[in-house]
Amino acid sequence: MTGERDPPGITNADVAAQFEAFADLLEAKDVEYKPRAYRRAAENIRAHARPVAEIAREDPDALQEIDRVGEAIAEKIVEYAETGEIGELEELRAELPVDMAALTSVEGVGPKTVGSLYDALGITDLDDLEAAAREGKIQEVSGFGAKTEQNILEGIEFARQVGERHLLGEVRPLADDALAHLDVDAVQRVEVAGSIRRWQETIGDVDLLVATGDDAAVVDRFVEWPAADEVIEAGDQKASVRADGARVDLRAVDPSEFGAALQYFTGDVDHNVHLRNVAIDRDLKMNEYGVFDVTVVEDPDAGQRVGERIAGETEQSMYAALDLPWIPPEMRRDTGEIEAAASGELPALIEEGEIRGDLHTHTEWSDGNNTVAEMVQAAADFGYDYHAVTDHAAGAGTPPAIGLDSTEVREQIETVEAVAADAPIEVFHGVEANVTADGGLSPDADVLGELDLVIASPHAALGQDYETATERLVGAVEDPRVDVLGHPSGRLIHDRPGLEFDVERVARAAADHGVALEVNANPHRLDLWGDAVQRALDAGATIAIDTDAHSPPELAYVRYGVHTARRGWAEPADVLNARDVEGVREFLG
Ligand code: DGT
Ligand code: CA
Ligand code: CA
Ligand code: ZN
Repeated sequence: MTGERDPPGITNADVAAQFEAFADLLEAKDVEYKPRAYRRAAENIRAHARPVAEIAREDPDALQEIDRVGEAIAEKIVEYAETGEIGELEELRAELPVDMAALTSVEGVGPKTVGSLYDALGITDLDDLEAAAREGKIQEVSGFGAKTEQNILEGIEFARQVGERHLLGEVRPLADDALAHLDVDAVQRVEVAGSIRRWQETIGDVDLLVATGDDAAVVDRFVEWPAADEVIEAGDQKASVRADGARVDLRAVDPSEFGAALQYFTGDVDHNVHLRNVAIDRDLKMNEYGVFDVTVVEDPDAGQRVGERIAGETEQSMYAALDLPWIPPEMRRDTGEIEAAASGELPALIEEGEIRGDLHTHTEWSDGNNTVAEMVQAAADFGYDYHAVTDHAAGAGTPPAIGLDSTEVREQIETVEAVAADAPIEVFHGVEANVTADGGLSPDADVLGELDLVIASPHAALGQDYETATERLVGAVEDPRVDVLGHPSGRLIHDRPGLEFDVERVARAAADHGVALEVNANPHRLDLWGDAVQRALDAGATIAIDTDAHSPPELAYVRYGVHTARRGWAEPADVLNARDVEGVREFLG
């Protein structure tokens, strides 16, 4: 490939987005067939190896070689490549001037609903939608009812919370790439700060902090980062770029103040406010430049002076100035970590390297991509001591096309045994069963007793109320066949809230019945999450940090699970799969 990139800015993703917007608007206007055709074309355009805008200018006929791209769509691509817009699409946008992305981010609201509500009530954005729902106007529109209106109101609240935040698992690799790019001479130290350093499940923007004696060189280097699509601003000590849709902020500081800045910009705000009050109580001042002694001292040579700096070069020194040990960033949520630090009771948190195997993974037997042998080999390559194969069993929420029936589970036992016989690591064979709406197990079959472990996960009826959901999960962990409660809430971050339940009650029941609660490490799940882990561990539970991997690369999601567990103060002894093979076997009984 040459270095040429033209026409500048038009990526396949841009072109695909035009056709997706087109499809939404056509659907809103109740046009049939075309929306689907446009969406399929968009998919293929997005995945095409060469920039279609380039093809459009060099050899427009070749566009039709792309699957699902016919003459009409090809013409529109050419128009877009040449003029930067598609006339017909702009006309539609003028006819239906709605914020489609915001409105359809509300669960249960699709383009058709957007079209109907615009026609009937002139709703164009979330504020309009919320006002209309509160005033009871939506239930009066034909085809809508009071229940739909209520659902829309709840959906709006959820959609607003989600906002523009990114999944940790999407931006963490991006941040790692930035760190690698900044590994140059001018940079003495570089760290992520903010929510990403605290491993929060969603990230507003990525914060990078650099210790350097040459700010300009660092800013220059940063804006040349290949992943940066756009430079938002480049100042003397600060710069911001957009990469992969996320904002990435960089700040350069003097090495003598690096620890103070890192502490300050790591947050969270509650932790920092609490810490500043500890400082004030000791006649100290704490800010992004250091910790300062604000008592007035009589200096025989200099007379009176205030504000001697007593810490700032390292983060350690900042905490030490307050007589505190360094507190791991994941714990900086002001949920008792400062008190624990003060009394010398900080937990020794679980580390990434202490996980010895994955207890929840899939293969092509259900909806995974790889064979049992491939997954076991991948786990061995990952450095694990053991690996559990736990494909879906068919049942509540898991259709037979995905899940195994009892006959298939028995067939799989033979396969797994054959792989295990030659495997370099220990192989456990289990299944991921479904927790039914009333807390039973499906399948409710004898074969469950023939396996090393049973994960029970809720996959359906995720809209239950608090009491019902709590009873349901307690019921599941009380089942003597169950070893692990998989992704207990069933939430999907940004997509569905999942079950709300009494974490302490479920955790106590799980502890009583020798069941581990999962910290599912898939970035879309992180279920349980930090706060729930902390409460579950307080109630005596054991956790299992599993990836739910459907392919070998997904085994690496474990890092998100470990740091989520650290947000909940988990120590190695709390984590089932930090135990050795014998320890796990003993737990499984
Ligand atoms: P995010 O980006 O929304 O996921 O969350 P953070 O925590 O990364 O927040 P961000 O990027 O606005 O700022 C990074 C850190 O800087 C934040 O965790 C604490 C610190 N910080 C920023 N603004 C303030 C402020 O006004 N007061 C205090 N005390 N700290 C601040
Ligand atoms: Ca941030
Ligand atoms: Ca920021
Ligand atoms: Zn699974």
